[in-house]
Amino acid sequence: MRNFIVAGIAAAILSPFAEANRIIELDASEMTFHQEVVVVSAGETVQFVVSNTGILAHEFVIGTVAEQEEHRKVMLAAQHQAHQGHGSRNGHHDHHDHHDGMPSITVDPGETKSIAWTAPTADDVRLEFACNIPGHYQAGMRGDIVIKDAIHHSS
Ligand SMILES: [Cu+2]
Repeated sequence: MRNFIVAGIAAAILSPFAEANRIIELDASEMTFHQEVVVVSAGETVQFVVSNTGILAHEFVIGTVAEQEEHRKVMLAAQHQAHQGHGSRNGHHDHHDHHDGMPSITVDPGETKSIAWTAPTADDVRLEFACNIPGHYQAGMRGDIVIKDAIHHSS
């Protein structure tokens, strides 16, 4: 009976993350995620839980090195536009507007947000997690995503 109750409570707590095999917690603050490498298995679904323990807003984006670079250009352009009075979001942006499917969350100071992500089965591309708010990546807000047991297509 006691075991049954404990199992029930655990299931209730874990239910929002039911699809993920594993939770990976990261702290974001100026200007680091406090972790340089995240290792996931090929095809594994993980739930990233990102807590902003800093004083500035940060984002957490997963993508290839090239995608992240492209995203930084868009963020920078958006910031310039905002400074010219064409927008008011200070370089920020709504989700899904120009990410081309990159998993992305923006986390305000003191906030915790989560995002589920399934690792690819091949590691032909170099993946990183990053904050692309202008200046943050350059200051160190990035890390590598290493895919364990991945299929190598390229030699
Ligand atoms: Cu940041």
